[in-house]
Amino acid sequence: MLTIYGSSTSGNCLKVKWVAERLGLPFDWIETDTFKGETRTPAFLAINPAGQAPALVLDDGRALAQSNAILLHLAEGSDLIPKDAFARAKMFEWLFWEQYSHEPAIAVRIARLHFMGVAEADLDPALKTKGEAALARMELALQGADWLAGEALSLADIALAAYTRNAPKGGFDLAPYPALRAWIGRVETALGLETAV
Ligand SMILES: N[C@@H](CCC(=O)N[C@@H](CS)C(=O)NCC(=O)O)C(=O)O
Repeated sequence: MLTIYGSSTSGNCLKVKWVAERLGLPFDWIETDTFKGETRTPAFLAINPAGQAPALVLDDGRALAQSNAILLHLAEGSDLIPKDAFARAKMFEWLFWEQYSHEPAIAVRIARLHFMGVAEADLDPALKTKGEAALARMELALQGADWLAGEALSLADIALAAYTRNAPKGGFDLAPYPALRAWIGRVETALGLETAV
């Protein structure tokens, strides 16, 4: 049985849960509250020395961190990874971009504003600018395509949807991005998720 250490309030963790569920992989979910320091205990650090959730532990005890690496491992050989080489590379493009240009702005604002109750005035304004640029980048891509990579739902869509669908909780208005909103709906339908926005 797989074990996933994750927080139910974290998009990085939920994307792992969604992929496991979508692929019908049985797993134990160990709720790990990042706001209470549960990723910094000696037991957790033995699993992921970086002190972050999510973490995956395989049947044989081997552990894997970094949400998108976990997605790739779980989805190996499945229809969530395009067979076509270019579409597969495009999926990687989005996965890498998500962790550098999207998550550090949008997830951070969601965490600070929505979960930690930090005031807008106390946030770095660059986070808003960077997040809006990321949403605009996605809108542009989705104006001409139903999915981010290839012709069907892939890990790119699941990874990006995790925080994009909750961007309003981070103070981002999704009204200017109709193609993005339609895509969020498609991903939610494909994954059987309740509508977030
Ligand atoms: N790049 C990492 C980011 C993981 C991450 O930032 N996890 C947060 C929750 S979303 C966390 O565990 N924070 C607790 C901490 O850093 O102490 C991934 O994709 O897995």
